[in-house]
Amino acid sequence: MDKKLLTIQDISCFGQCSITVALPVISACGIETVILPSAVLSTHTAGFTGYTFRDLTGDMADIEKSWQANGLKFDAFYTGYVCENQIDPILSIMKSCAAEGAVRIVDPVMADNGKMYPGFGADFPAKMCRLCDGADYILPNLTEAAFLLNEECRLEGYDKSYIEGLVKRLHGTGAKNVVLTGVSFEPGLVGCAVSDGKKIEYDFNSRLSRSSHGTGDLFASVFAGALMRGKSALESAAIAADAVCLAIEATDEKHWYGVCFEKIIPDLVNLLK
Ligand code: PXL
Repeated sequence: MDKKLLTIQDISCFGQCSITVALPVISACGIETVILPSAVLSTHTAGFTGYTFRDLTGDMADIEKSWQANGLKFDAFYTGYVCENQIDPILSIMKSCAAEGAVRIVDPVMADNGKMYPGFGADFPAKMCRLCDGADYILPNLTEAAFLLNEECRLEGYDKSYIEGLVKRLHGTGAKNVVLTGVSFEPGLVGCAVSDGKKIEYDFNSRLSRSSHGTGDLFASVFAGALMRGKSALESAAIAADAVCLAIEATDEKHWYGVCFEKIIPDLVNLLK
């Protein structure tokens, strides 16, 4: 049977993030992608004003019941931007709707560049740690890693021993594999550390002159798709990083709110060959 992945994150109607990236990207990877929206927003929260926000926590238990009644099971779960009170309903769905050997991929979306995203309370990182516990893969950026561990965030001036200590402490959440993004040991290169708890490997790309919104979601979506296609964690991370670089390069500088991943879908398909 072909594999099915369930992704749980918000629908930001406008803004090229979350489900509007995950659904086309993971589908393009050849994986049937099922969605469970955590919330519906008019736009994402990074730079737009007056966005609407409908929290869909109240629908989750009934959706789970409906899936159970129909015997629906998933081979993988990939969570992204979720709301404060969704950890327990999500853990329940991951249990009741798991096919044998189902993989849990948790992108602990909550922060970037040293700051929490608007709307998350101070206790959200501790809640997110519960989703990381037992996850097969967690994909924090450096800021999210620090929040998960309740540590001061260090975005520069660190060395390999800081990163490797951070990765080790992230395994302490109960995550089996850690993919830490935004790692840089020299100005021209940025990449990720990939750890299975025994060894840490790295993948680096040239640092591009600009960063963009939505790249974390693109990275996680490609990672999930590639992993489901049978690539290793390091291969999946490398393909995801290449896809992010191509998407940034394909995006006009004036296009500030996201990346034009649509233009690189043919490249993504090639990267997966
Ligand atoms: O890209 C992460 C993300 C997802 N969803 C919403 C966001 C953000 C980042 O700001 O606001 C609603």
